[in-house]
Amino acid sequence: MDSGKDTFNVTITGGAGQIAYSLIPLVCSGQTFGDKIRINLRLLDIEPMMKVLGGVAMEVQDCAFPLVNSVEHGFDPKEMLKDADVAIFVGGFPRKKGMERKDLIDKNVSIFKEQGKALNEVASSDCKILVVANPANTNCLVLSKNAPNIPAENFSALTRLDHDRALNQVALKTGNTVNDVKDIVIWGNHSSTQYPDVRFVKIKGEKFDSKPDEEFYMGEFISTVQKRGAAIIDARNLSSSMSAANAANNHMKDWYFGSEHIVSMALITDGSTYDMEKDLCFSFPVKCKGNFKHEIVTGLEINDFSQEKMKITMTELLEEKQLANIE
Ligand code: NAX
Repeated sequence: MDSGKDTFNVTITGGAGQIAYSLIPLVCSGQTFGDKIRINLRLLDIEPMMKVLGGVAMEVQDCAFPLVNSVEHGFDPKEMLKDADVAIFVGGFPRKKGMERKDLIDKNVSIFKEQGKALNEVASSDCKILVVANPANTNCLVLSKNAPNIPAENFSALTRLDHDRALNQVALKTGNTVNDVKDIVIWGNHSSTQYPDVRFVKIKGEKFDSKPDEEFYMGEFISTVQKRGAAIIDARNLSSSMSAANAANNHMKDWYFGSEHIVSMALITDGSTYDMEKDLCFSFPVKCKGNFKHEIVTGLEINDFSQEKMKITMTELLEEKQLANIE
């Protein structure tokens, strides 16, 4: 893949947190952008976390990654996002016990407004952005609105974890390996309203017929994928981190190198596809063309059931947008 660059300035926010701890080695060892791209790594977190973040930076140095030119850390977004070619926003305000959705959105809107402005001011005008921190879709929309110098198509939010979780559920149900299952779609929000859709799945290259297990795929399958994050928290007492970092790696790798099959990415809508309102961050079926180019897969048939599911998740995103006070 020739991006015209041999070095990427990569910023990871929430650098002292658990997802970053699993993601940093993937980026720095070449799993994300291959072994031709050298990395200047910048880690951002909040000021009280500087000692911990400094420890993470020391560990990156001690890994002696051949591809890493430099590692910096800090709490000023304008310093850590300077000239960023790639920015992965993992840091955010976590949901605390008893917190309403509105409070969570308020806290994160102020973080993502500030970071969006910094991005606009100091990052490369062609910076590629992935938002992981929840509420990921709405945080991504806030970021994009505050960084008008960067094209809207450069912004994405992570639904790849949901996509990979859904692939695994189909593999388990059908007795295949996950690698045999392709072309699943996650529509909508990275939340419990998302719609995982098996209607276009191929198994070992053949169109998959979900009809014999229709009840499962329209019911239990959907809710298992929707609630998988909660099941991990219940089991681990911590939220998904290895799998989230792996998904962020898969998302960026496919965006950069291209994807033969459908992947799911939450993108800023322009109102032209699938009757979606303009200016939402909505997860679509996407094919990546390489060098960070991508296209929404259009023309997939939307039946009444799908229409209803997509409407539910779009309505939630519209509510979040309203709570975030985005015009
Ligand atoms: P952690 O709490 O371990 O780490 C978050 C880090 O972000 C902390 O070090 C914190 O100090 C930092 N942070 C807080 N405010 C910041 C700011 N203004 N600027 C920079 N850093 C800031 O959480 P972790 O498990 O790493 O999860 C990170 C985020 O990913 C959470 O919002 C989580 O909800 C979200 N997730 C998203 C997923 C997805 O598929 N989109 C799945 C996994 C995960 O739930």
